[in-house]
Amino acid sequence: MLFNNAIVRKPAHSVINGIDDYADLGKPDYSKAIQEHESYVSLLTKLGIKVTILDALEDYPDSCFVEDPAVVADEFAVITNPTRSSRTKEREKIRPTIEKFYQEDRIFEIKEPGHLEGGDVMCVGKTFYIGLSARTNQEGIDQFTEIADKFGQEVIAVPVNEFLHLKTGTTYMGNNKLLVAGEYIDSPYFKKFEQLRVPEKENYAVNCINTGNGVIMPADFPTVKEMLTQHGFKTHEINMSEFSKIDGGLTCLSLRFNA
Ligand code: CIR
Repeated sequence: MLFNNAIVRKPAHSVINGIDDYADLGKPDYSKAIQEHESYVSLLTKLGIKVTILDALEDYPDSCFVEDPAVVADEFAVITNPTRSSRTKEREKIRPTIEKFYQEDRIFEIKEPGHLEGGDVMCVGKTFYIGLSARTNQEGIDQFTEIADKFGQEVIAVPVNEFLHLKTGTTYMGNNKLLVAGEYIDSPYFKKFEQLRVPEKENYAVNCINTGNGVIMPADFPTVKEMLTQHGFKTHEINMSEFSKIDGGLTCLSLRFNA
């Protein structure tokens, strides 16, 4: 297993009003979102991962996307500073849970004027690739770099133009294999990786999770499924129709770490 713990938060009824900057697929259906979320949790559990399920927060429509208000690394955790005003306070809501897993002196914060969201942070070994995006600014990356430096880890900033977050455009599958879409196909930032190129019509499926015991991917993306299978990954599909309507992918629904 690549991680043995995950934190998720149940979608609130207000999930139907989640931010939709990109998808343009209509509003999510609450009941279906709950079903999809339950399937996600069941799959993680079946794969041997201990899942901490947090209560829904009605005041925060996007709060089921727990990946954004915190970054959980092997040696430290960072409470981030989400950019959109409807999401900023999610940082205060996730902190008590992070404190259950990390010692106080291993928990850091991104502070104003720094902004950073976990969806922009992709960890590969000792390196954090961090998207410089509409949600993460240079000051946020500089603060994160200072924190990572304390633990001998480096940060490489990567511009994000076409996607919401870095991990909406690329995710690392292990064994030097990187799923890439859009602007990250043949990107100089990712030259050292073996690239698994996602065709544009399947862009959404670039956001996958390698558990070490199979890759979790969104359902109904046959090319990406085939590509992962050919590269030796077992795949597990999850229906993500409702979360995709508000720009949410598989990684955003959990914080994944070893404890
Ligand atoms: C947002 O726009 O903030 C949410 N509707 C979607 C967040 C997706 N998070 C992620 O990719 N890490």
